[in-house]
Amino acid sequence: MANNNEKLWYTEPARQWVEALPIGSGKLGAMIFGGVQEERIQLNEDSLWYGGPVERRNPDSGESLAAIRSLLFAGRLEEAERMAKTALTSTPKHIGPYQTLGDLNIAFRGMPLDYAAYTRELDLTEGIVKIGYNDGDVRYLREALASHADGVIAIRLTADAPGTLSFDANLIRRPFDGETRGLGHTVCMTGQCGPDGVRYCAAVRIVAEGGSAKTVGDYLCVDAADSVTLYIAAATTFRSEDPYEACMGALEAAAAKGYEAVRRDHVRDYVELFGRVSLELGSANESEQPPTNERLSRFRDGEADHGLFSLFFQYGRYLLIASSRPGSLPANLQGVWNESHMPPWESDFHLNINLQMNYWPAEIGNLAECHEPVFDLLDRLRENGRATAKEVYGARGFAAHHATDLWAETNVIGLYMPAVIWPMGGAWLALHLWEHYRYGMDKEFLRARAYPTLKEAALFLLDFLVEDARGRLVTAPSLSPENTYRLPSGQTGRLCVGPSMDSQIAFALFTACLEAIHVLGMDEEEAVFEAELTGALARLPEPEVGRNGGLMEWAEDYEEVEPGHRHISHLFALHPGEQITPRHEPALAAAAEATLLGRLANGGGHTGWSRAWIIQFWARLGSGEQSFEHLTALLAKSVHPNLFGDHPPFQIDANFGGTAAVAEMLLQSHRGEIALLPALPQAWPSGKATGLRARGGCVVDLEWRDGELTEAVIRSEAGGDYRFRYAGEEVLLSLAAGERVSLTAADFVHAAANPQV
Ligand code: FUC
Repeated sequence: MANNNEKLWYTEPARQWVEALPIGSGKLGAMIFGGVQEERIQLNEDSLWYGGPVERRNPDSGESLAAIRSLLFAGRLEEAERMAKTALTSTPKHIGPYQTLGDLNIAFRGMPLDYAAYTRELDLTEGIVKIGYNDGDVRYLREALASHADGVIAIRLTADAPGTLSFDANLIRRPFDGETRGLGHTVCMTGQCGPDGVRYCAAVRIVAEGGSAKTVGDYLCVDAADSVTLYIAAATTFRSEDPYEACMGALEAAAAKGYEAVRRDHVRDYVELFGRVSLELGSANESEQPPTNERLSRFRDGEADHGLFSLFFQYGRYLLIASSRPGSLPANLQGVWNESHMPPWESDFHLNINLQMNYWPAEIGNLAECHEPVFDLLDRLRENGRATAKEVYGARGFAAHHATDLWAETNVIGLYMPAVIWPMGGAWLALHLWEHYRYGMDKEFLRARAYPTLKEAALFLLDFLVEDARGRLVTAPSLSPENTYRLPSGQTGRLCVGPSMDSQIAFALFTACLEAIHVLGMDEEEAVFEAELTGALARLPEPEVGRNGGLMEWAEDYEEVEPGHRHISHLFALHPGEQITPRHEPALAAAAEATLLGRLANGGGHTGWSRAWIIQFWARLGSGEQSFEHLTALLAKSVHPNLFGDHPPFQIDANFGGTAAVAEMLLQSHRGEIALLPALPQAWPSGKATGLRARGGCVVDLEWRDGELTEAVIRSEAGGDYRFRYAGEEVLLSLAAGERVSLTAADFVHAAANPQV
């Protein structure tokens, strides 16, 4: 049974969407409201985006690049921005949104208004939503799960008295209903999502025990059944030639298999991932906790509840499993859950922080498989991005900008000038391949999958970089996502030369390529590439400290227009990069800290994801107290009743970023060392975490008491030489593949006294 920190639970049905509970199989998603008279199941299919692929390259882009650069270098900002807006932004500008698939509405007959003993929960240990209530002597139960194993959503309705289930259910997609039909025991909706868009099918199959079940019109009608299972399938032409056939096949197979077997296989498949990691913070796991919404409001009132952090952490892992599985699309701005036809920011894939943040917990949280959809997207970005690199920038390799969509669009998207002219999205995302390799140490993955994309991302940058007046290689035109600077003349600008984040991404990417070449070995072609990389690396701008004592966000020490801006892009080098660590670059780390404090003093951290990044930064700076303070603020200010992250509105990156940050407070593994409890706050004096992963192919279990490490059990899956750090001391170990060692705080003390140990 799920303990208090492994379930979200409530004593009322959801009234609004952000109270409903999410289930997902990667491709399919649903929000379960749990109504008694009426159940609303809001459905999603990850490839249901509006509109088809569009050729949007601006025909004037290639010609204008040199002129825009010259204007920028000459400090003629306004002209440069105007030219960039007209000649570089795509034609047309905006991508189609990710949309809702529609609702399955179940209208019950004979359900009471005065039901009792109502509970609604999401059990994270099984990945199942469970609803129960009483009508007089009869207890009704409902379960909902999204099975990755069987490719269906299953809803099971039971009661402990026979013949008590009667309802009518139908599918709608208001105001864009497709064609709806009843087919005996199945209803379906088929349609097309915009001109040239995917064609889709959503279908619901009913299996009833007792009573009768049939379709009338496009309704599923059930009378006096003992129990009922609804299977839901959905598909689009993005992956299936015939979505209707795909749905019917999945429904047929699931119905033939039966609910118990579908449930069993779902739990097995889900637990294999979810069960790899456990987290206990304090002893709150055992004590009774009020419903999640009440728990949250007590927390907001200042009541300590460390179990809520572990719940939030495990929920983040749950959400990643539910929205990102091999074969699905990556988790978008809302994971896979979206009830709208016009969601904020099109619910797209944002490449200037948001998609990357979604995947920060994947490796450390022991869900490496869930990272795969990003790699599939990268394959398609690479394909499309070659044309963008060549035609817009006259460069080799591939480029993608600040956002992309179902079709892996790589042109400049939109016209919001602080964001769009930013050709670094592909390079940043490509680094995820490198991280996947570093955690798993699978050389074949590096050779076949990661390296070719890393290389093409780097080739683009090698060609795109230009020399500035100081002889450095800088990006131009570009910007520091999504910030604005002010010149001494009072003029403001976004477009610029050499924003710090770009140089830091280039540094990380070139370094990754050089290390990959080192691992994989070199032929003649690679020798040329290696020389290019080494040459360019030496000429990239280094992180610099500005007049305010913080890291400079731009190549010039410009004044910031909005000093509390939500993006803190120039701290990429601190996280997710590792160019700056407090131990290796204390002065730059101190400047990074000054930057953070500056942002915070001016109202920073006001969006959920920004706060999540701030926790990460503090964890990298080794401050458990600051990490804790901002984690507390994240939960107090930036989550909805169902613990969905709040931008506002709902945006899932805060869940994923927050989850990764909790993990990094306990374990870090960059810059060649594995740090145990690097940012443990005083508020968590005792605890236990198992199954976290570290770079270098290790799985780490940690236990601590009274603020001190009692035991770390390390299993090296890859084998290698490791440098472990704890409380300022280090232990060096060579481990064979499969070897397991245990370290305690005392080992580090001894190591300090006797460096040979
Ligand atoms: C970036 C952020 C916004 C929002 C959007 C989806 O542009 O600046 O805050 O998260 O992505």
